[in-house]
Parts: sequence; C-alpha cells; structure tokens
Amino acid sequence: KPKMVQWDPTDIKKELLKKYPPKVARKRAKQIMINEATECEAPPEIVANVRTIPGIITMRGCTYAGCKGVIMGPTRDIVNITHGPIGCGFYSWLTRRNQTDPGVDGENYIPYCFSTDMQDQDIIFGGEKKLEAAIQEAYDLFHPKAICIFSTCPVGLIGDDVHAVSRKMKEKFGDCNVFGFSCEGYKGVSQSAGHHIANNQVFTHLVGENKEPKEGKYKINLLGEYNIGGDGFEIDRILKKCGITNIATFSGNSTYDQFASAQHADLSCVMCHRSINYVADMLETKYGIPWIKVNFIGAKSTAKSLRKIAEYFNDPELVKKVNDVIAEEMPEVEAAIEDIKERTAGKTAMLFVGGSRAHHYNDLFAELGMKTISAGYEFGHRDDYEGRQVIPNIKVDADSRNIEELEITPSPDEFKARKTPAELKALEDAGLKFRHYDGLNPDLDKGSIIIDDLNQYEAEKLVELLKPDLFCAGIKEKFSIQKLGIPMKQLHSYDSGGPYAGFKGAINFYQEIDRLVNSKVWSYMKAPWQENPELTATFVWE
Ligand code: CFM
Ligand code: HCA
Repeated sequence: KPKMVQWDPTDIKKELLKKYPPKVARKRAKQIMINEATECEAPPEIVANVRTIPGIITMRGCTYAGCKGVIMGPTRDIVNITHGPIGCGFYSWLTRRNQTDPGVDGENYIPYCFSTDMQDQDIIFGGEKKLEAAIQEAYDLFHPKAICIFSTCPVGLIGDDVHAVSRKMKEKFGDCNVFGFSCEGYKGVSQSAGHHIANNQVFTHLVGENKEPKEGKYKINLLGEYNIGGDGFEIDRILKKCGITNIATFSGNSTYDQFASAQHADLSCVMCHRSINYVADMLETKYGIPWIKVNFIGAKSTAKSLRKIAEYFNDPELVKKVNDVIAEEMPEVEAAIEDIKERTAGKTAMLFVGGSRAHHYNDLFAELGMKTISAGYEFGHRDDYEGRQVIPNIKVDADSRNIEELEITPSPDEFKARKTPAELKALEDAGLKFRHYDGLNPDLDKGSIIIDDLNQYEAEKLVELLKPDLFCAGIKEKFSIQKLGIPMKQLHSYDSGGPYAGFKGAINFYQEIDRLVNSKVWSYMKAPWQENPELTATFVWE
C-alpha cells in the first residue's frame, strides 16, 4: 500500500535551517525553495551557481572534472592527458561509466588513463618539460588525430603554460591537433565552469574542421548526451529507426570527426542544457543552426522529443515515421508499466544530481506513479531551475509550429533584451505570449522542496524528516544514505545499470526501481535516530 506522507514543506525548510549559525541560515534560505504557485509573473528567484559556504560538505565537484571528465572524457579517439598529480587523472578515469564502441576504425583511448603524474620537483621547477615529453610519448605510441591537455589546480598555481606547449607540439607534429584547457579545479564554484571552458575550446579548435558535407535527410546534432550506461546507444538506435541522422553527439562515444563536422547539421537537439548550451549557442550564431531542448529520459519524454524533432523538419514523411516508431515501441513499455506501477505508485523519491537529471528523471518517476518530494542540482544555474529557455531561433516558422508551446525565458524583459527589434516583431506577429508561473520549476513536481547545492547535513536531515522510499544522488552520498535504511540509486553512474534512456532504457529503469523500493532488506536497518533518538557527542581535545 502506498503510504501517505503528511508534511508542510515550509516547516521542513525551517527544520533544515534550524541548526545553522544565523549567517549561514540566511544564505542557505535563499537556496531552498518550495515549488508552488506564486502571484507574480516572474518566477521566484533561487540563488544558484554561487560559492559553497566554507565548512559545508558539498556534493559538488570541480572545474577540471567538468571539463576533462564530463565534456571531453567520453570522446573515444582523442588522447586526453591530465597535467597534474595522478589522483586527478585516476579519479576521472571511467568512474562516470561513459561507454564506447570502438567502431570499424577501432580507435578507442577510453581504457587508458593518461597523466603527467606531477611530483614535488615539478611543482618547484615547473612541469612544462614533463608535459612536452608526455605529449611526445602519446604521439609516438598512438598517432592520434588529437591530443588534449587538461590543467589541474597546481598547474595554474605554478604557472605552467599548457597552451604554449600544445602549440609547439602541434606545429612539430603537423598531423595532430594538440590543444589545452585552462580548467584548473579551483577556477569556478563547481563543475559548471569546466563545461564552459571545454565548450569554448572544442568550438575554437575542432568544430568546422571537416568541410566535407554529410549525407542525410534530417541531420541533427545531439548535444549534452554522454552515453552513461549506454544511454546514447539506445537513443542512436531510435534515431536511426526514425531515419534521423545524428551527425555529432557531444560527446558520448563521439569521435574527432563528429565534432569537426557538427556544422553540417540542420538542427541541434540539446539533452543536457546545463553542460552544453554554450556550444548550442555558438553553433546557432556562427552557422545559423537552431536548437531545441529534448529529453530522452522516460518513454513519454522520448516520444515527445521525437515528435518535436519531426515537427521542426515539418515533413509529413518524418512525422509518420516517428509516429510509427513510437507505436511500435510503446506496447512493451506500457506492459512493463502495467506490471510494475501498482507496486511503485504513491512512493516518494528525492533527486539530487548535477544540473539536468533531476528534471529529466522526474518524468521517469512520474511514469511509475512516484512523486518527487525534493530535488535539486549541485551546480544548476537559474535557467535550469526555472526549466526555461529562450526561444531558440528566429527561423521558427509560425505557420508550422504552435508558438505558445515553445519554451521561453523566465522574465519577459530578459527575453526581449536578447532579441533584435526585427526578431521580436516577427515573434510578436507570430502570436508570442509569455507564460505565467505556477511554480519555480514546471518540470518538477508541485509542492516539492527544491534545494541548490545540497550538502551532507541537509541530505541526512531531509531523509530523517521525510523518509523517502528512494534517494538518488552520487557516490559520495550512496553509503551514508543506505546506512539510514533508505535505498539509494546513483543517478550519475547508474551504479552498474543502464541504459535508462529511450524506450528500452525506460523499461530497465522501471524494473530497477521496482526492485529497490520494494526490497525488504531496508526495513532491517536501524537509522541512528531510530536506535538512539537523542544521540549527542562530545569532542574532547587532547
Ligand atoms: Fe549534464 Fe550529465 Fe547532468 Fe552534467 Fe555531471 Fe553526469 Fe550529472 Mo554526474 S553533463 S549536468 S556535469 S546530465 S557527470 S552525465 S551525472 S553531475 S546531472
Ligand atoms: C563529476 C562526475 C560525476 C560524479 C558522480 C558522483 C559523474 O561531477 O565529476 O558523485 O557519483 O557523474 O560521474 O558527476
């Protein structure tokens, strides 16, 4: 039987803040919001993308992780060298479970971990010579199309110039594109700065390099899909079935040539807006390629996204094909839901992931009849929380699209400021209207507590207060949550599961969640507050 949870989100927020010193409580209060209707036209403002308060045990990662691990890491035929201490290279080596298929050319460097393994003497005397030797060694061994260099914290602190070394080696080789990233871990407040740095460099050094046109009737780029647990393989299967050509995935199982050919696509489809919107914008500005948001997490979302793509191309043949594919794939999905839903309906989940997955997975849980009672991002920006985007392109054809269905920016003024008067007039002529807000994030469940940059203390407190049936986050949270007797699913690496995207992925996910929330083992665990409700500790300084 689904259990009823009675709680007032405002009280929960108060409880979360109660133990903090007043200054910390004031800051954190601005990062915790209830997803409820407001009278004003502009959405309520959540504070996001700001520095974590010192002393707080954040769930966030660093700029290097966002650049090397997230954006460039999943590319298979570029040698990625970490310039820094071995730990940085080692811990960003395949823990994210981005999968690859070496393809016919067999070029795949993902199984290798390349690092300059900086030592004390490199910090004192400089590490550029060691970097040069590492690039030379990688070139001699593999002759790759490209070598990328990633800066870790010490590199910036001692002033090694990774760009100068890269330029020198690129000139020396002549047939290998070598370039670097100033993505020192400390540079931003989270991984997010690393995404931006990676996007800029990929655009500057790679996109547009392959001038040869690509075949295909409906050509898209899939931006922000990293093939975690094989998600990208399932999406590619579906796109292919629909007759849609994926020119470049940024960057799951991608190749040098894909990045270099991205300008040949007609449309960019953005999965993870947070990590790659910069590339989408640059492709639009430089090559006039419009972009739309898609979400292939959840069967209904997958169907909706396919229809959105078909609608863009406005070709009855593609519309029909997409509808046929959906009709063919859905019965299996519906049968799985029917079998599982009675055991999952009414259960509750908490979702705390990086910058996209909370709203993506909200849909998948909704398909199981589950409610997301609290969610948030490690490094989402305001636009992620508000779930909106500026209308992607003025090329939007008023005759073929329902303009009111387009997603728009939160504040009308902000939106208008980004458009030229001519663009704005065209949109107004086409019947543009601004939507009203009935909550901070339309893609997250109503009444849920939205929390930016959740920390360990608040995570445990939330679990204690609301006792969700499932908690979703990353490896740092996994075991502390399980020790509280709550099943925990990693939504970053998927633990050992996946794919969860697309139609087949949705079925995998339903089955996994069914096993997790209905397992009896968790009821045998006693959380600290159950065993000893007034647990106190005294720290003795000796
Ligand atoms: Fe985008 Fe991602 Fe995410 Fe992200 Fe990440 Fe990730 Fe994530 Mo981990 S690119 S923002 S920086 S969807 S690695 S595949 S799971 S935090 S929610
Ligand atoms: C990162 C990568 C990460 C970490 C996941 C986790 C991923 O941000 O450096 O904390 O479990 O998805 O692998 O987000």
